Amino acid sequence: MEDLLLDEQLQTVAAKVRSGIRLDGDDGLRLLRAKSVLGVGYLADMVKRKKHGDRVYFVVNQHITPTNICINRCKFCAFSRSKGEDGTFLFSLDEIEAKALAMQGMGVREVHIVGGLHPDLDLDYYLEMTHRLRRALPGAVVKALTAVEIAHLADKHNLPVEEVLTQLQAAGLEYLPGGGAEVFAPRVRALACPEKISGRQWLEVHAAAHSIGIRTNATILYGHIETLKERVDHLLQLREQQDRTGGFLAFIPLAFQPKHTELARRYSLSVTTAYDDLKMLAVSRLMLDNFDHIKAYWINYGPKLSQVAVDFGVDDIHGTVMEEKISHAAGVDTNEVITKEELVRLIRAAGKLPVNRDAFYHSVEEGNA
Ligand code: V47
Ligand code: SF4
Repeated sequence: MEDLLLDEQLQTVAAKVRSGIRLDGDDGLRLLRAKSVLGVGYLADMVKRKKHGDRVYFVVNQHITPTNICINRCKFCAFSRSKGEDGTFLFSLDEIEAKALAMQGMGVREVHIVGGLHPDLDLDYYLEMTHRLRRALPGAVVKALTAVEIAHLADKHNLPVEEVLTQLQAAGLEYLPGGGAEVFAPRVRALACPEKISGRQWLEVHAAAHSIGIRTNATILYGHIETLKERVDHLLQLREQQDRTGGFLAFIPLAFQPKHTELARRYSLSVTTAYDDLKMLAVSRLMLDNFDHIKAYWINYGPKLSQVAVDFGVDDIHGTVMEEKISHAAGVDTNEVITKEELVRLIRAAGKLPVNRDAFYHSVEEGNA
C-alpha cells in the first residue's frame, strides 16, 4: 500500500517523518513537487494523528470587520478602499458592540477582528472596542488586529509595538489573528504589497506579542506570484521563530482568491486547484513540526474540500464566522456563515471526532459537540 503512495522521492521524506527527524527546505520542495497528493497527505495524516488522534477542532466564533478603508491597498486585496472612494464602510463602536450583543447566549468563544489600516482610527478606538466586546461577550476571547494593524497603530502614535500590545492586552485582547504575513520574500512583497510592513517586521510584532503572553496565529497567502521555494522559505522562517518564542497556536494557509484583484489582472492569475490546496495544507503540517494546529479556512476552500482536508494533516476547520468580507470581495462563492451542527456533521462524516473548542483549543464539548 505504502509503495503505491510513496515514490522514491517521498520514501526519503517518509523515513525522516517516521523517525521524527526535522525536514529541511529540500524536503519541503520535494513534497510540494510530489506527483502523489495522496502520498503527501498520508505522511501529514500520520503526524496529525500522533498529535491529535481523530480529533478535529472548530470554534463558535464571530468575525467583525470594522472598516475596509486602508492606506496600504495591497495588489491582492479586493476588499480595501481608499478614504473618499465609493463603497467604503466604517462601523462605529456602538455598531460593533451591537453585533456582539446580538450573539449573546449563542456560545460564542472567539471574536475575530481584522480590518483595513484606517488613517484616522486611533488606538483609543481599538481599546474601547476590545473593552466593549469583552463586556458584551464575557465568555469569548478577543482575537483582534493583525501584526500589520498593530504596527500601523504603533507608527501612528509613535509608540513602541510593545506598548501598543500592552495597552490592548490590558483592555482585554488575548490573541492576534495570523493575517498580514502574505509571503515573507521581499521580492513578492515588492510586487504584491509594497506598502506593507516587511516579513521581518511581521515576525517582530509576533515575537513581541509572545513575550507578553499574547498567543498568535500565522498565515501564508499562496497561489499567486510566489515560487514554491518562497513558500518553503516562509514556512522555515515561521518554524525558526516558533523555536525561539513558542507563542504560535495555529498556521493557516490562505488560498489566493483572484477576482477583482489588481494582482490577478496584471499576472493573469487563476484560483488555486484542490490538489494545490491539499498539498499546501499537508506540507504545512509536515514542515511546521512545532505548530500544534493546521487550519483549513473553509471560507476559502468551501466546506467540502475542508472536510477532505482533515485526512491531509488538518486538525481545525475554523468556525461559524457569521460575516466575512475579505475573501468574499475577491470572489469566493461560499456562504458567510456555517452552523455548528453543519461543522459537526462534516467532521463526523469524515470519521473524525468533532471538538468544539475555545480560542486556545481547550475543549468546550466533544463527540456530541
Ligand atoms: O492578510 C487578502 C488575506 C488576510 C485576499 O488567524 C486574501 O484564524 C485570499 O487574518 N484572497 C486576513 N486572501 C485574514 C486573516 C485570517 C483569516 C482566517 C483565519 C485567521 C486566523 C486569520 O486575508 C490578509 C491577506 O493575506 N487576503 N486578500 C485574497 N484576495
Ligand atoms: Fe489593507 Fe489588509 Fe487589504 Fe492589504 S490585505 S489592502 S493591509 S486590508
